[in-house]
Amino acid sequence: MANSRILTLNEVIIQKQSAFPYAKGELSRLLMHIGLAAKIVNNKINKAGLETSIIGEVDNVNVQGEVQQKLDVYADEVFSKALQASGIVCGIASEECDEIIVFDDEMSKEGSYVICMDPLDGSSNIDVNVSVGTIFSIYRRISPVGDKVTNEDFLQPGIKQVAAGYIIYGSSTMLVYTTGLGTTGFTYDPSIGEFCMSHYYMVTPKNGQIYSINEGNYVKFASGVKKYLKWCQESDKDTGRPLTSRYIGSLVADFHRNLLKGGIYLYPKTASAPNGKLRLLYECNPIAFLAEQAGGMATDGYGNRILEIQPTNIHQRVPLFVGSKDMVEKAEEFMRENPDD
Ligand code: AHM
Ligand code: MG
Repeated sequence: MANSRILTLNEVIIQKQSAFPYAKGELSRLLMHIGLAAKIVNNKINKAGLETSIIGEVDNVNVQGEVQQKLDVYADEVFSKALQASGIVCGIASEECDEIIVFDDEMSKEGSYVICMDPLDGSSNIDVNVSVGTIFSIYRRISPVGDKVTNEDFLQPGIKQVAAGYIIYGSSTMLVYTTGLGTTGFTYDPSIGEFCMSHYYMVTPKNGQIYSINEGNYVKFASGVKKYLKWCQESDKDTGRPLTSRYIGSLVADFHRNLLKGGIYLYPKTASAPNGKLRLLYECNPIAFLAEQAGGMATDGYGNRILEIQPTNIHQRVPLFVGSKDMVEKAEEFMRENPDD
């Protein structure tokens, strides 16, 4: 009988290395460093209720005289340090920092990759013990190796991503990533301290039963979104409606559930947020890459594929419609037939 031992993240990365477009082993090492940072952050998140120093305000000093640190700042530091230590990354764009972080030590300047990341997405859910995530997106730099990175290295459309993924800190912790050869999921086994492959080739259902949106914004939505939501809520046996509404308020968790079960996640523009809320570089692009690699679809609701949008700003926002292909197409149809007032 063949050896059926579960493979760890590092083992799978090494096995798949030869299929990477630039098979020098650098991207493999980079993904391993991300896995390591994920374990450190996971460990801290699991103590969120116990270690009061990781909840509360930044700049506060606790009774031991230590500076209190919000978990999203902590996660940002852990991932930044791990990525710099890899020696392969020359810079980072993070939700936590206004400007790009340039790694200008001699080793990092020789690095070929830049990373866009949201170190702790949905962090308002931390204090109430609800799932949060880390999202990352990896590009090859455009500027010459040896130079300092510039904003242009980060302002590449999503189709140029060489890898992307997320970590979901949920009822179990999972790392899901793609290098453009399908979407693969690993579940963290705390007893051995390893991410173990649990979802080899993730394929999202073509259609689903779940829609996820913050309906509190209903009155501010465009009429296409309003009419689509009403359609989701109508009864129709043939199309399996009414659909089920599920919204956690952590993009990673909402997307992960819909990826597995089939569904659509929408963060459309609203009257007060003309580009929606989510960020193109470190939220929408990596999620769109993972969705497409699992057979799903991601657009801005107006016929534009997320991965083809040319970014102009590292913190740019974009509306997001992502999930099962038939569901995204249906929502797009409502948007086309009900142009904005
Ligand atoms: P954050 O990066 O500040 O955590 O915001 C992003 C989060 C997403 O995870 C989530 O889907 C969305 O914001 C929820 O926003 P809202 O509360 O407006 O529904
Ligand atoms: Mg976020």
